[in-house]
Amino acid sequence: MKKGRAFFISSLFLPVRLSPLKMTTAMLENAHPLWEQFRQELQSVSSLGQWTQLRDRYLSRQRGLITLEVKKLGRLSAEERPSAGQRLNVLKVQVEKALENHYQLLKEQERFRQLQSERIDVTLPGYYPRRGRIHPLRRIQREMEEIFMRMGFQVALGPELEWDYYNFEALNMPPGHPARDTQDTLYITENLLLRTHTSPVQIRTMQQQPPPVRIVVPGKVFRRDAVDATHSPMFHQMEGLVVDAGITFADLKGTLEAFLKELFSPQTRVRFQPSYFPFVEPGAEVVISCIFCSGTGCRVCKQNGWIEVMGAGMVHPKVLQKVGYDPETYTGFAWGMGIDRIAMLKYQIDDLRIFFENDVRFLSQF
Ligand code: 2NM
Repeated sequence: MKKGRAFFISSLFLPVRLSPLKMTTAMLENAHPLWEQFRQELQSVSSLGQWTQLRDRYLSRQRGLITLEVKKLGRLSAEERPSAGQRLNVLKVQVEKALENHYQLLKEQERFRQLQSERIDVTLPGYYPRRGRIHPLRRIQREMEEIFMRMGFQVALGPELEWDYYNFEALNMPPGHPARDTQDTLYITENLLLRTHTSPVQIRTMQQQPPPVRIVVPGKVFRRDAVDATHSPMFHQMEGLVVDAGITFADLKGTLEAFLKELFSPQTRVRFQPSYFPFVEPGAEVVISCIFCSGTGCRVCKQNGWIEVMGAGMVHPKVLQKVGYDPETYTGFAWGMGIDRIAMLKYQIDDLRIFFENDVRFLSQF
């Protein structure tokens, strides 16, 4: 090891052994008896408090041991006085010097102890902040939004508390229609309700802007359902709407097939089967080949090979008319799907309730 570096380190972190006082032989022979006594006492001084006590014991202006000796000089004869005075002077200087050295030593030791106690191991791993996660439902929702945004759609949002008009009337569901049945709808007043789908946001959007319209609408929806593995009074939907001149059922098929292949896999097959919704004509239910068995039959698709993932259709002319669009010029398609259901499929979850229980053991897996 290089000497210079070793010295550098020890001078910073270790108490320095200060060299003992250098005294000439003459000095030692002529030393005052208090010197040896002082040196003995100094050896046992290990704190700054003790150091102060020792300093005052010898050098106090009133009762210091050396001060008292100086006062005694007056009693000596004229011959004895000069050498005794000089001897006391030497003693005083040596004591002061020894005290100063010892003070530096104690300071150094104190600093060393402090550095030792404050020592930190910079190689220890740090404390990582606990990070939250995106809820699985929100994750799926974002994935869906991103696919549609890449296709040129905008994300539209609207109120969860809705007027009867936007939730039903404008969607070609006149009073008395089965879908309006209070069994399904949570009413607040006669005209106010918790929206049962996000379609009222499509109505509001169409009322506010002329075609072309290309929007997706994610959000909470509410139904008067009892809770079980596949039902919840609050769940999530993503609906979508395209309206422009010359939009056809082929646009519907192409758009939704491209979306589903992107969301699940390029191998996914997509089928459109006739169905009925009051706000579209024609209406379809969209099914995909089972994402787990590719259609050969398994527990997830109940040996059917196909799984229903959404409802869709060409927007009913009466709906376009109600928002002030001319159905002779404009046509459109719309669809709706359950985010919760898609998330259950993608993550192979067979009980919907686990999404809403906020169990960290479940949530931390996403
Ligand atoms: C679905 C199925 C079919 C739909 C229709 C509309 C609107 F506002 F344009 F008329 N919005 N959403 C629609 C169509 C929703 O959900 C299963």
